[in-house]
Amino acid sequence: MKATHWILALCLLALCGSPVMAERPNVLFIAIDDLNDWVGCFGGNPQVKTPNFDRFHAEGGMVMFNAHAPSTVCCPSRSALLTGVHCHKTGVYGNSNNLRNAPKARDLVTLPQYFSAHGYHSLSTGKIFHKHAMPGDKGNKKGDEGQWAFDEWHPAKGGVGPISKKRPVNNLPAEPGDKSYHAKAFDWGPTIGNDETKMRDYITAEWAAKQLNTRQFDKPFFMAIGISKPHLTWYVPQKYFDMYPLDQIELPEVRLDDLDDIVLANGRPIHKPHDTWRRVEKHGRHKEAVQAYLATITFVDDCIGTLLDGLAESPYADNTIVVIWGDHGWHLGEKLKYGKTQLWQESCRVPLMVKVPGVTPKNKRCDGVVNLIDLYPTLIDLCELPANPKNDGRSFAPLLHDPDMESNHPTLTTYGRGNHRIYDGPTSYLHLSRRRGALRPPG
Ligand SMILES: [Ca+2]
Ligand SMILES: [Ca+2]
Repeated sequence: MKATHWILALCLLALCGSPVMAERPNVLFIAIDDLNDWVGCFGGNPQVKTPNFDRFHAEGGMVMFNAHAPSTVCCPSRSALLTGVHCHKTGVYGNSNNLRNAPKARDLVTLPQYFSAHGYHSLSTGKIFHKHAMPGDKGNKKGDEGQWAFDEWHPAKGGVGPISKKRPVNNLPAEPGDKSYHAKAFDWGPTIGNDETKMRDYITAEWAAKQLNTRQFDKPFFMAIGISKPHLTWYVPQKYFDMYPLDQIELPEVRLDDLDDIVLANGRPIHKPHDTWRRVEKHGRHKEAVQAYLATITFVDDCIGTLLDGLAESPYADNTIVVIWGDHGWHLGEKLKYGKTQLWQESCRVPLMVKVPGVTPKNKRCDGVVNLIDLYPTLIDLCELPANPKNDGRSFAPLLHDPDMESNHPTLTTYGRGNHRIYDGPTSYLHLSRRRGALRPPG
């Protein structure tokens, strides 16, 4: 090839290649731990105060109203989302299953790695992957937090504890012999200093805002930010508790006979009231538990506000896709239960919001049924990266362009091996339980 041809070829590359990369949108991927639909624009609790989520909705953050989790605890839900493959195919069913040790998961290219392999710079802080004990990993000798999946990873730092050293702070004693996680963790109370800026999640949000406002990225970025509350414990500044006066708290509707209609063939009940629910019921503390969850959500909302303000003030405001997702739901008394797990609607359904600049309209809700496992193919579709044939989910990008289009693809949630839930709309879903040898309606 002659020199002039080389120059022509280079000019064409410069004209055609670089601008395409420069136009690729950035992605701000925000995970929230254990947040259910108690978010203003999701309508799960009329008392909750979430002005920043609601503002995001008003500014084009689409509410995916029928979004569901691949599983109802942290690790399998997050592992399925991040690998793009369902639990029953990877074997990652529980919080103790590190996907890096799972033969059918460890070679899958996770979502941040996929972006990184296709011209993006990935960076992260806070809880994105579930944390596992694995000494010796890069950047963090205390455990595996998925730091290996990012080009740049920073451990979440800082934070303050509750005002009292005594446990439980809430004076709600566990039942004798209760060795469950909730025996210690089901606790709440105000933090030292009554100052949200000293809280770890707030520091995480500020870190993200600072990156957006001080750095010039030479590639599009995939920034994953993990907010660790409203996961237990519910220790937050007193000001958030004060926003929800106890005498005004309205409890979720709970039927004391709700589990009575779910029985084995011999008539014996399959479920019993959850230990934590019985503890709260015995001591008459339901309103305080609900108040503490609400207070913690409003603290999280402040963190979201800080993060989104950081984006709005940055040069990346108009070219960044924002996704906010909760990893599974939470019960606050429904089905006589506090917590997650199992396959009830309260655990399976998640808050999911997506803003695509110039695409998603303001104040719009989409009722199409989607699953967090759809996020992987959706994001690579929106960013025009090649599809990953290993993905189990389907892109819901068409719904973001046309939220009123008909869409009722059934979606799958799994809790433990052999227990599945198929959902294709608010009035139609089934539980399939291998363990119980039964196919039954939700009860
Ligand atoms: Ca979680
Ligand atoms: Ca029932």
